[in-house]
Amino acid sequence: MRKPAASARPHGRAGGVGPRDSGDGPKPVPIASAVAAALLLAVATLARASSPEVVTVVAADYRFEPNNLTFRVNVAYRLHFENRGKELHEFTAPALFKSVELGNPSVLNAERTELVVQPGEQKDLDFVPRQVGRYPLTCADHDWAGMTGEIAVVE
Ligand SMILES: [Cu+2]
Repeated sequence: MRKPAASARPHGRAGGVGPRDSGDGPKPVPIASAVAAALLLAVATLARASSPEVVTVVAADYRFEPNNLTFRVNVAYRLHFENRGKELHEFTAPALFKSVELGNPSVLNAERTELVVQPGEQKDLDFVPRQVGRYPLTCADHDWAGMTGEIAVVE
């Protein structure tokens, strides 16, 4: 059964006329702060569990820094890929991207084979490796120049 909206509002008047306790009794401060501390701890623990491990890879003309990456299977990562070179670069790793769980596949190209970054641009890819193995890394434009690397996913 629903009450009419008007009578559902107990505080029609401003000014606090009700019989309010103005605080003569002892307040349960220790318990309250213990509860607050426990809540904060819980929130902090949740935040840590859900935030990915950030791995930064810088693209330069013409190399990856670093060019050897190791990820652990079933751990959440954020690959931060930034281009500090003067040319466009790619983080091309089709086999890797096929084997992982992608959190935000829209940052990849349509074929989901690479991250493409313009000079000065950076992109973040969230993913969880699901398969142990070794995966090649190249810059599709500059593999001829030695812009390559290797990615390992381990237990
Ligand atoms: Cu390149």
